[in-house]
Amino acid sequence: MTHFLVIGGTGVGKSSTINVLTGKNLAKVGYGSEPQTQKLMGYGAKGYVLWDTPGLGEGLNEDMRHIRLIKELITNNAAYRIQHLLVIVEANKRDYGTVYKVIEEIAKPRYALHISILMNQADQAMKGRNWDGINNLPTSALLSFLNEQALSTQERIMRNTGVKVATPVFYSAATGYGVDTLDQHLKQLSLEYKNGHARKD
Ligand SMILES: Nc1nc2c(ncn2[C@@H]2O[C@H](COP(=O)(O)OP(=O)(O)O)[C@@H](O)[C@H]2O)c(=O)[nH]1
Ligand SMILES: [Mg+2]
Repeated sequence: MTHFLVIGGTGVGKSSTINVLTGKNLAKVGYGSEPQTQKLMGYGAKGYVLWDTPGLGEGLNEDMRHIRLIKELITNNAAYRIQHLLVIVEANKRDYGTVYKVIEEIAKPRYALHISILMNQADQAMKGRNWDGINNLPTSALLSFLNEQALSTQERIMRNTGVKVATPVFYSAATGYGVDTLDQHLKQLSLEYKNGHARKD
């Protein structure tokens, strides 16, 4: 079982992603500020475990407190054996402040090669335009936009943090688009961790 830590700003869809991947409705969706718990919640999917975290991006002091808590928990608490970080961003966002902060404060140095960026809300990437709601797919204009956004996100992260992440995967937790691909991606990573040869380049 590979353990993933799901992290990102409030409202990006961490809990929705966990629910759609686990096929259960256990993670609470739409809670702004999470309760001030001193532990993380783990949810089992087929072949891996997802750990939900409090949302970031609600102000400097709150963020510092959350980041300290998360870091403390994953480094010092034997109950959490986090192998890989899943940083969720909104496909339409251009504000990467929270992502950089997570990479600087939580990922480095131990997880710098063990991060995936997940772009959720693909349906909303162009403010809902070019989304084919009938077939639940992006039209070609939106698909191009998503591909460009994925590459530019990767490039910005490299430029701002020096960390080389894989090209982000995009999907939509709310509509289910791309969720199978995401699940396959996580299963593949899981397998690599299990076999002891996860990406180290
Ligand atoms: N349109 C759209 N809305 C989404 C998507 N994923 C999540 N949401 C909505 O975004 C809001 C916040 O989601 P939540 O999972 O609670 O975010 P969290 O704070 O990161 O855990 C909820 O109203 C969700 O229904 C998506 O892919 N598309
Ligand atoms: Mg949540």
